[in-house]
Amino acid sequence: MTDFKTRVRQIRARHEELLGRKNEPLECGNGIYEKYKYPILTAEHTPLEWRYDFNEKDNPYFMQRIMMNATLNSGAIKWNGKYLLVVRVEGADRKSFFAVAESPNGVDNFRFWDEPITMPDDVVPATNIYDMRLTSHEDGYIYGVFCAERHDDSVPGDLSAATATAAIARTKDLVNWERLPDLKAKSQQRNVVLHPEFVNGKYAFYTRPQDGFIDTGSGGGIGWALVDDITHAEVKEEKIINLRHYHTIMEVKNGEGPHPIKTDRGWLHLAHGVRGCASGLRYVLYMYMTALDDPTRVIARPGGYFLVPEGEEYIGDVMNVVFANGWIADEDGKVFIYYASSDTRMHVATSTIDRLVDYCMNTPEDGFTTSASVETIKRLVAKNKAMGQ
Ligand code: M1P
Repeated sequence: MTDFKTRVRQIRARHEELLGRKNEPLECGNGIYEKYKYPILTAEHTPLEWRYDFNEKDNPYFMQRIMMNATLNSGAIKWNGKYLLVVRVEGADRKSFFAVAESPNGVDNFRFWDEPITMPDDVVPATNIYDMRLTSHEDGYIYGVFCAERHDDSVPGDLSAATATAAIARTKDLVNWERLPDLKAKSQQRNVVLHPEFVNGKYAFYTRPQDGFIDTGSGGGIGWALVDDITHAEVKEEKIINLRHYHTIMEVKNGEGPHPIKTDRGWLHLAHGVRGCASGLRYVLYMYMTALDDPTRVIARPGGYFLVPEGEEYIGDVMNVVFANGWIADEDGKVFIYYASSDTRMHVATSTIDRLVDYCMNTPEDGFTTSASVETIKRLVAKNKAMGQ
């Protein structure tokens, strides 16, 4: 075994090499976005000080005292010229917590801030918290809306019985967080997102009603609710704005990703859709657009998926999953889409607002049958033939 000091030096050098590694876009993609060669954050990116005791007397083998399991589903925001992610970090103990990682360019050199976020509890403390959506709201606060999971004490004998609730916190500096009461709703809720603007003078939430902790059952799809007072937020009326359908990529569930991006042509939405297959559930990303004057009115529904796991992205703790709850639109129109693969690591894909709007407006809708899909392909073939292609 190498001596303590040598081992510390080697591990520090390897960590620095990983953190400083340059990322490269993959060429010849689908034209809609570019994926990148390397994940942007893995468990190995977490600070060594979170994992190792550097005191030789207490830790003579320089072993990890606290292991990290995954870095996934991250909220995103541009802050003082830096690209910031509020990362869901999961420890070996299965507990998730939030931690900020920042990058100078949005695609590599992500470094965690020194300490994880200390998130105050609500009246009833949660067992686990995860998947924060960040919203810089026009009221002047940055809100983090995330899932709070607690044991379902109405089923005392069942150790897996849990409840999902939308938790709300706000900050001005991403360090100090004020916890507000959890969103009150008739059903369980996950994937709840705060819209960045007031609508009719009220706070507006994208919701995802669900029958149980996992099962969205009769939930129907992505919902919308207006709330008078964010400090006592309650869903009184909820309407479904983005429906699930039989035999689509979102047959089993769907959920809003980050809050939508405002463009001249409408609100651009990124969401996840889930379907069942022989190997379990398959999570993919899809997009849609809603009207500027009414963010609940869908104006573009590109059919099928937008982004799926590919290659190594298939493999991880929960296989066949991509999930996104953060993206950043720069002033020049460049868009950084942050997604996790297989609940294990974070990636980035880049595009532009123009390309994403073009994708949404010009990708054929799902016709819901094989015949309709074939007719759509034939129309494109005929158009190309007429062009001599
Ligand atoms: O494991 C895949 C995802 O499952 C859940 O998403 P949903 O509520 O739509 O089923 C979430 O727990 C998410 O964190 C996770 O990535």
